[in-house]
Amino acid sequence: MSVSLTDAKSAELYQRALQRLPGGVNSPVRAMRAIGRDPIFIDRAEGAEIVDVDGNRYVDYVCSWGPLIHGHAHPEILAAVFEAAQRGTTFGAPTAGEVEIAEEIARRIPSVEMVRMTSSGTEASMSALRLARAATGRTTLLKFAGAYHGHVDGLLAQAGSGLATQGIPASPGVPESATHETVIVPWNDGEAVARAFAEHELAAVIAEPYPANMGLVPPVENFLQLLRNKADETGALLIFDEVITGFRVAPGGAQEREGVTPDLTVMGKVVGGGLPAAAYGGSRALMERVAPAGDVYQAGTLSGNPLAVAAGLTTLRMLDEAAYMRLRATTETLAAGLRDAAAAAGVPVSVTSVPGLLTVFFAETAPRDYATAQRCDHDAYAAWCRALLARGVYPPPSQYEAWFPSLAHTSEHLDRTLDAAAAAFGEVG
Ligand code: KE4
Repeated sequence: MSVSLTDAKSAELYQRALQRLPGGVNSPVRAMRAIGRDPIFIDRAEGAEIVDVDGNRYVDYVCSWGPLIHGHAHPEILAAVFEAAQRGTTFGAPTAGEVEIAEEIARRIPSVEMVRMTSSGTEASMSALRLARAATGRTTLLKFAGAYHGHVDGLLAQAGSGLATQGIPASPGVPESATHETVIVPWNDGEAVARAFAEHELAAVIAEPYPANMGLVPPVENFLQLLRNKADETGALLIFDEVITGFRVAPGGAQEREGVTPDLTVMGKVVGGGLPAAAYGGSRALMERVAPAGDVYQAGTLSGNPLAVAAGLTTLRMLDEAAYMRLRATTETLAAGLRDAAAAAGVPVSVTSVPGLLTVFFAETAPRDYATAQRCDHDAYAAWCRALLARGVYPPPSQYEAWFPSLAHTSEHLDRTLDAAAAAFGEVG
């Protein structure tokens, strides 16, 4: 049965927020427009649970869209941040922590011999593309419809995630000059990839190895290897955007799990442990082109911020083999339980999952690309999410996002989630 959740304080805050923040939020997907309700203002969180300003408690599957692989307010991460803060919050000068996290990243991801930190995944993607263009002397980029790499002008062409949800195929304000060098093909379409490589002299192809901004749509067999082969044949660079998958699906990200090595890797979310940090990296030969070692300019006031590095380093150091095994088991249990609950209610869904990520698509068969993801029953997904929220489970408020289970999600959380999911499927079925 539904839990009556009060929302008076959220509603009051939302009305105030609408006066001063576009859409009342600082990032579009938080507005919950895709699931037909007003946003929920959060007061606090711990572990796998968040509590809103009205005191309603939820099992959280957004987990800040990926950074919180250990859950909210992990004591060891908080302690590391507090300890760092007492020595100062930012210096605009190099620190030992930045060397240590770069060494930890290089140890985990052999293709990343050198790394440059930024404050957001958008900056990291933008910088990786600039480096690829400088290194190849070419300008044309290949990306995939429905993939999202941050709000980079040149990539806001049919981007997925928030943009797709907003129904804006390419944002106003993005000049044609920024996107006419961007070629977009359907994900998992080998023929379209081959055609793009044949018709264009590409600087780079950028891909989320496991796209999670059209919902989670894993690559078909050998698709990532095809990208690697085509890049090698033509002198283009292969860029894996592992902002979501990095350090989550395996210690070395999707490139480790798939055995396909990119030339450049974009990282974010987990690497900052919940504070603003992201990074891009690759071979020493490529990265030595970046200023001040080389001539490719890129900078950032708070890049490698000591507090974010403390959170990120502590996060990574707690991610041992046992943690990855546990996260994989949690994800598989959740995915299987959601499939069973939908089947029992006679609701046609397909659940895709990889370790640490899953999506519940309201469609008979799992989408293979953005166009098929768009044909999901978005209204049913929205109704199901509203029913989950009413039962104390907080799912990603968009069909084009993934669920982010964490190491803080216990079997008790999964039981609560699957009970709520069964009831919610019954409501929408
Ligand atoms: P940020 O600039 O938001 O730190 O990272 C951009 C980015 C880059 N690459 C991938 C694969 C990403 O998923 C993202 C951002 N992810 C979204 C959620 N799918 C962040 C949530 C939001 O936009 O509010």
